[in-house]
Amino acid sequence: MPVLSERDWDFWRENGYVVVRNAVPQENLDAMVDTIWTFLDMDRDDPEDWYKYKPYARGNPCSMIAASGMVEIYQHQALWDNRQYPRLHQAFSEIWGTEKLWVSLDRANMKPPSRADKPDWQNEGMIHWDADTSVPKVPFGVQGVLYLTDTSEDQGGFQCVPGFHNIFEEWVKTQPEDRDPRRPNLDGLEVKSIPGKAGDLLIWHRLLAHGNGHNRSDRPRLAQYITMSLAEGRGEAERDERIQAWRECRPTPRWPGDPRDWEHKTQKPAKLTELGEKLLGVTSWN
Ligand SMILES: O=C(O)CCC(=O)C(=O)O
Repeated sequence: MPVLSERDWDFWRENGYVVVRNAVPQENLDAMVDTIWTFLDMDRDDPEDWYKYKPYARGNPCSMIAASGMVEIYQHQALWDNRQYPRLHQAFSEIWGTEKLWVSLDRANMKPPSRADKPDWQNEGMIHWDADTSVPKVPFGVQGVLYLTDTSEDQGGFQCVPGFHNIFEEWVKTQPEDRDPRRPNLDGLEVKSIPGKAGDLLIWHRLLAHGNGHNRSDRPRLAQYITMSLAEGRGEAERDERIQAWRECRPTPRWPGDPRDWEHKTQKPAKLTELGEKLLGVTSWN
């Protein structure tokens, strides 16, 4: 049985994103939520505790959480149990037209409500591309986010310009030569916040300008980033980096990371299923 229905495909083509319901079981979500709070060493029931660190910024790695909610956890078993969950892999396989994929070794998100008395955490959201959109033809790619709890529209979750992938080529002709290829000028574009249920996996086309929003609610936003891309054509150096990161319970190079090195100090390499080994690259798809 396919994960994506004809309706999902129609929606995908029109909007450039699609939501897969119940992508992983509730027990996986519970484990991931518990792991985030443990990792952050915060009491989930005490809102004062959610702001106890100074958020890290580029050039100032003072903590394991950013004002955008990025949580610097990468290799815990709870993350891997979602990455290697078969339904989730099937969804990406359908989008890519092949099961031979590698999973991203990405992090999690806990975005607390924005509060006037916590100026460091007054994050009003962001919109960007992760790809360099100045190249003549941006290669196809997707990104994904797993909603770990029910997330309302005002809770600082995923937001994007729906359908942007369809108009990008024309839109770009209207922009100045020196435009920022990673951040669009939003004049005339409509940013939409996408609410979701716990267990929703939202997959988006990389040409959609996207980010996360302003958390105006009284609840934290919790999510895990997971995407998949073609395993074919990847080099040995990248494979080695990935395996080393998994084995050492650390991020792959170029991610900010956790100044405490908590995962490395407290965790063992996550147990991988046969699928997980292929998704990491320890075993080959061929
Ligand atoms: O937090 C989100 O849902 C969006 C994350 C994001 O912008 C990204 O992963 O590039």
